[in-house]
Amino acid sequence: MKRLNERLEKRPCQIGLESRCCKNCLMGPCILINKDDVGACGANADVVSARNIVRFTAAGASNHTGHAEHILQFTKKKFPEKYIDKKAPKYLLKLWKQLGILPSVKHEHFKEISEAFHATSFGVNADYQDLLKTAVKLGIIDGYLGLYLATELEDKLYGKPKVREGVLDLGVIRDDKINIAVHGHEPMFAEEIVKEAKKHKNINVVGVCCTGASLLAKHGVPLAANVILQENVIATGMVEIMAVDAQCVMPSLVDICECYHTRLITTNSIAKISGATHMPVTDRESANIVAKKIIKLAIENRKKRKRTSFSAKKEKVIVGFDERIADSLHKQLKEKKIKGIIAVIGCRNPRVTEDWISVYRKLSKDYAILTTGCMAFELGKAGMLDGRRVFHVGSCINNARIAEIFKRIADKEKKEITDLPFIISAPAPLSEKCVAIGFFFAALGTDVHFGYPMMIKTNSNVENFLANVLKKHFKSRIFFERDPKLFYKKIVE
Ligand code: NFS
Repeated sequence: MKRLNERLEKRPCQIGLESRCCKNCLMGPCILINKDDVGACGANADVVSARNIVRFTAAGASNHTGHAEHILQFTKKKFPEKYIDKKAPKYLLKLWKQLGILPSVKHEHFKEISEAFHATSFGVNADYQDLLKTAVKLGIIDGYLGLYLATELEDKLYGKPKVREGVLDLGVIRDDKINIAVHGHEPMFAEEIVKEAKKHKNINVVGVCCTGASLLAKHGVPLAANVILQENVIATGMVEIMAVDAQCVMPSLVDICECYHTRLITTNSIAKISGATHMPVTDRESANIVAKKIIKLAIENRKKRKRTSFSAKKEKVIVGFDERIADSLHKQLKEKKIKGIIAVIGCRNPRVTEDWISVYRKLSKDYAILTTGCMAFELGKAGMLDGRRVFHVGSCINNARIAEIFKRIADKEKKEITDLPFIISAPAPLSEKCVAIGFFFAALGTDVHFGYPMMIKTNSNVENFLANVLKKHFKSRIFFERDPKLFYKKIVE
């Protein structure tokens, strides 16, 4: 099995990368090469590109709203009524209503997400501006019924994070312990195994991706890897079991496991992987039974470990910040101790090779940096998570905390979010979720930077909409900048 860096040698399709490919009907797939090309149905490049963006955003929103829905199912709770009305700033509710993008139906995420697929099907919506408005609406759904709701439910179930010292990077995997890695995003099972493992002296539970980021923030569980290091966790030869829930889990893990003694266990019914063992977790009771089973399996599997010693780099970090730091950030802004807040969020796409860390390091002298997800891991690896200027606020779902910090500071200032010096920077998006999060923050009135040429780059009308039409309604823009130095210049100016 080829490892990630070898698989990346196959370059991405340039046409797809620039969103000039449509495969929404069987007269196609159509590729639009020249400026005036249209698809078999007559859709031009703007429509094709906008449809692709909407589908991307809809998929992202389905991940986050699905995450919240799974917690509700897990705890046998009902979907809350009028959730967005309760959470969003009042002045934005008014604007969103005016623009006709306030999601309103009960259990709205399913309805609106399915509507987005409907609108982008063959022969339905061919107005690229209207389609992009739908992407903003999906961003609102993603933000409130995904990020906010899941964060709130997890806080209720497992407590709020605590500011504390933590450790991250592959070096947290220990050769003197039985290692269990938990990977994915919905932490219900991982929380259970952390609790059970405490009853055993020898078990070292480590996290991967956002399930890991959540455990690190809430309980100080060591974080072994972000998305691009997930294969390396197994390749240490030290991990008895990797148990996964959902999202950002590469199918390649099965093949990597075959080279070692590691066993891959899936736990979520929508995220099975052929070749892995499936142990369904649906509620607290099954979570506890499976946790006990996996610990037993790990103890047995330890005997099959071939490698005897292992050491790798690890970094001390300060983690566990949440929306409660809004007051202190507001004070620092008022006293001009910081010029603004930059939220460094999202994935770590291995296609992005530019040095973003140095730029954020430089910016952190004048700005507070809030960070989540896989980028938080990168900043941690670089020794930047000091809890003084750079604050770890958890998993990607916890981007809700960043939105809430913006909202609280704006409230204190009696201003709109858009009037304050806040920016979102996602230098290396990889997953659809990252795009949905971008649209959420744009709907809140925050400028959003993406550092990798997704579909927004080349199509001038679509790019123009995201930069200028958004400005008109939301006073925000979604822009693309691949060059860290130019990004720095834009911020400083
Ligand atoms: Ni966020 Fe978490 Fe990482 Fe990207 Fe995937 S782990 S939810 S999607 S790749 S930051």
